[in-house]
Amino acid sequence: MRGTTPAPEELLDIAVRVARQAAETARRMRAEGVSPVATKSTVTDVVTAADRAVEREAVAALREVRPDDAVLGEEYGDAEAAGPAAPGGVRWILDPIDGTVNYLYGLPHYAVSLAAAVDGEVVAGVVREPVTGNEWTATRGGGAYRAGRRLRCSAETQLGKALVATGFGYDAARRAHQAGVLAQLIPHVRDIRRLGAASIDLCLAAEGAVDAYYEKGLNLWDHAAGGLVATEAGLRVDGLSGAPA
Ligand code: LIP
Repeated sequence: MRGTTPAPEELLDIAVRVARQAAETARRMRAEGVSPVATKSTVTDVVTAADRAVEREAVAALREVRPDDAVLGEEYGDAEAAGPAAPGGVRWILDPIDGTVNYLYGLPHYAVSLAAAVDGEVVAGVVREPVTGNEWTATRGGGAYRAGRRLRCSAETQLGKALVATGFGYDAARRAHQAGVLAQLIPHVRDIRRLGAASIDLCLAAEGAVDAYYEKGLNLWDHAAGGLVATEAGLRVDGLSGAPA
């Protein structure tokens, strides 16, 4: 028998606790040394033992407090879920290590991204960067925060003055297309930043560290939490011509 749907703030508390534990595991395993254990869509789309270990740990921690919830994780999909969330049920959306290539190379831009959705709408989310300790949080209608400060996005509306973050997929054909898009865009903007983790890009946009962010081909776990942070900071988060993000 499912209980009532918890408030976004309660789900955020759980998400923050799980993300902090997961982030510490990721940081520790990185310090111990990591190497790819598998690849996914292409030879550069790598999975490390830490990706898998962090996801297993986070899913177990979620199951402990909310055993009936559905869970979608990057590495194990819905495989460990109790099944799709029932109406009013909660579905957790997890990227155990967003920015896997950065993680593999020892670059600091990687994060644990964890969101909670109710009836398909993300209502709470956290993005935690293990190396810096930066932690972005948001609840639907409750604002976005980092270090206790409410976030407001950039007020820049002139494209020519915009600092724009983006990213590229793992597939060579998609990368060629994305390079073409970038070649058309770059003369019209201040500059481009490519940091390597969508969840962090979205959070940096939320606090005005970049003016905008775009990318094609992300998975739900890449943008679920960061997308809520960006939305709650006043950014428009959607696809082209108003399509879903
Ligand atoms: C990454 C995204 C990033 C994208 C990378 C990669 P991953 O996710 O966060 O925005 O440009 O190609 O997809 O694979 O590190 O979880």
